Amino acid sequence: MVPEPLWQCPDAGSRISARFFTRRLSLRILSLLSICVVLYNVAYSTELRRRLEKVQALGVAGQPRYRTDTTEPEDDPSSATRYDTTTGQNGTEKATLVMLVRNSELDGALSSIRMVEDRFNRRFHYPWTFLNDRPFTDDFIKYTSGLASGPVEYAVVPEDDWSVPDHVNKTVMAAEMVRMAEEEIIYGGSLSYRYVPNQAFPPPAPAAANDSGTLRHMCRFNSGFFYNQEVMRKYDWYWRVEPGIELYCDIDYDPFTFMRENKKIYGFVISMYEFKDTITTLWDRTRQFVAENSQFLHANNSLDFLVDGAQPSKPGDKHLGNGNYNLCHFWSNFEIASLEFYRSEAYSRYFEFLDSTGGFFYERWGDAPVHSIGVGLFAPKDSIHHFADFGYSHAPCSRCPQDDESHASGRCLCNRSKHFDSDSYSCLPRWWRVSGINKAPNELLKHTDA
Ligand SMILES: Nc1nc2c(ncn2[C@@H]2O[C@H](COP(=O)(O)OP(=O)(O)OP(=O)(O)O)[C@@H](O)[C@H]2O)c(=O)[nH]1
Ligand SMILES: [Mg+2]
Repeated sequence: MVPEPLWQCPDAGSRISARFFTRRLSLRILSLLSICVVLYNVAYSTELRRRLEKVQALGVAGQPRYRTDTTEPEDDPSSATRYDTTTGQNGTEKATLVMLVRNSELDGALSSIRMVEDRFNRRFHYPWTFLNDRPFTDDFIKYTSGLASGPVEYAVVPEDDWSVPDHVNKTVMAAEMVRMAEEEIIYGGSLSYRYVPNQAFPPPAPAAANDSGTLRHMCRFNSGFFYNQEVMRKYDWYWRVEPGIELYCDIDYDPFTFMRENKKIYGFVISMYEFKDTITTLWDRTRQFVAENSQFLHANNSLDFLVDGAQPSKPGDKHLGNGNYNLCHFWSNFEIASLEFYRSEAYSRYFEFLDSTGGFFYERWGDAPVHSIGVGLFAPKDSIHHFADFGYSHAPCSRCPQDDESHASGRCLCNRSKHFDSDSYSCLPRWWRVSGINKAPNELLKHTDA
């Protein structure tokens, strides 16, 4: 009988010992690797601690880091009492961030909310109010409420506040829209109102009539209805935010409190000229209103901002003089203002009168000149505030604080030469002149490329 060949056994044994050897080698490599990781962590945390100590030492030496923290206001007794646990709000004012917006503008809305939260509201948690002429979609609500750090409310504008009133002759309105479109008047043929991103300023007129949107409703709504919406009734102040804006600077104080404590009514960042052909009769109508309601003209009004060569009207003046409106207005896509002012008899009667003339539909009166004329005539000049410390952009214009401190501190990040204040379309130099703020022309141009 042929014995089992022995050489088969040694072969099996060598396979086993080879496996055993490989396992031992892997274990050794693994433990070596673990030692390396531990050593690396120790070295890294030592270095990290060393760097942190250096940064803290810099702060102590008088160069504190500028608002890079994400903490809430100091946890001291006063801030504790300021914190409203029912609403989760840190800011003390009856104020809201308000955005009129279409569902289709979700992306722009989200980037604006992110901007305002990061630069301001993450410390104050003011509520957001979203308004729309249509119901908000589930997605709009889901994503916007996810970003807001304060309470959120969504409201649909009542039909009466977003439709052509009976007293407006629709045939005349339609004919005027066609005429304005044919004459290439900006947004003239459009009920809707859209900016074209990155367009040159002033933007080119649209080529054809577009009656698919609701421009005129939006302008009328923003002129005379937003402040009386049910959801807005509980507030005294608003900050208007539009989709797609940018904020370039940290706002580490409460602008609503600033407005209240300094008796301000209206705050703006950019001022410019309106398109003349869209407000052909606005000033005549305003003159007519003031002639019939001169009691509303404020003793310290800003007529000299609105009309070239005018003096501010004196108490008892019954009219606005012969000068024409120079088209200067505060750009209303950013506003921090008092709702009480709009609800006042002076402004609401002014709006009702304007609305009764049909000018929002026959022409294309914008809410910016209407607000500016209202506040310029019926509020004191020193209640209008320019937020010079805000860096802001709404296509196609942007402004950037020019002082060095705002940039050296890290508070602002913007290109100082992209600055609408020194553009020939800006009305800010005029505002500075009439409101007694002296700015040397070269101060304006200091950081421009020109
Ligand atoms: N819900 C709704 N919002 C609108 C409509 N039209 C305009 N809006 C909003 O109204 C605001 C002004 O409209 P825009 O289209 O931004 O107008 P614009 O050309 O930027 O005008 P300015 O901002 O004044 O320069 C924005 O917040 C829009 O989202 C509309 O038909 N429905
Ligand atoms: Mg806009």
